[in-house]
Amino acid sequence: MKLYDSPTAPSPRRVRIFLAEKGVTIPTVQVDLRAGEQFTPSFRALNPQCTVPVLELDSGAAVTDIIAICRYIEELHPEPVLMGRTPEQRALIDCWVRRIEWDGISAIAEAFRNSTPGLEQRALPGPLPLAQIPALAERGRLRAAHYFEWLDAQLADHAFVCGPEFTVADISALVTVDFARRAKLDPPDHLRHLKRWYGEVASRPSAKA
Ligand SMILES: N[C@@H](CCC(=O)N[C@@H](CS)C(=O)NCC(=O)O)C(=O)O
Repeated sequence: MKLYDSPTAPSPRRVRIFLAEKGVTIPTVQVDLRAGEQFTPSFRALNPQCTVPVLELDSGAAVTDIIAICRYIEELHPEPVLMGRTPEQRALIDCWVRRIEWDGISAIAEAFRNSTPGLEQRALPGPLPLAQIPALAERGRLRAAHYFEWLDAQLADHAFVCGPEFTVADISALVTVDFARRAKLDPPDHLRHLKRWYGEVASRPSAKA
């Protein structure tokens, strides 16, 4: 088994944090996104979407989605449980992760990728060269601001995103805050529940991954 990783990108960091929480180590291959290594013929053969992370299994199969990788690891290493103990918890965690990805990660990426110099033809990850649209950067900023308000409201009466236990939803949300900081979209200080939660999850040793 091999994990294709990249130190600068938010997506593989979600898997690294997940592995750190599990105490699992997997041999990694570094993919230099800035040098365009995701477009080499060998990487494209592994993942035609040209994205990281990818978990290459011993069978040769490539798992190319963060949550699918996490699910696979959770099944191999059930403890500590990060994806829910009961059918209800698992369903709710899935809902939250999808909302975090859609309302959070995709909003921040929309703002970041449509405004960052050097990504002019890279407005979306993947093999297609797509031009930046400045109006989408603006829309992404607005969406990200709403996302943080919504996350703050959820954390007002939940210790963690999905309730009393730290889960993969917290990992995903933690990465949105750090990604937002990089895109200069820091959540405002008055979102005190978000701030309390962030202080806790960011100080876990796994957050360094
Ligand atoms: N399908 C993937 C998408 C992951 C993704 O978008 N990865 C980004 C890094 S955060 C990437 O590989 N980008 C390559 C590029 O920008 O060319 C997932 O697991 O959600």
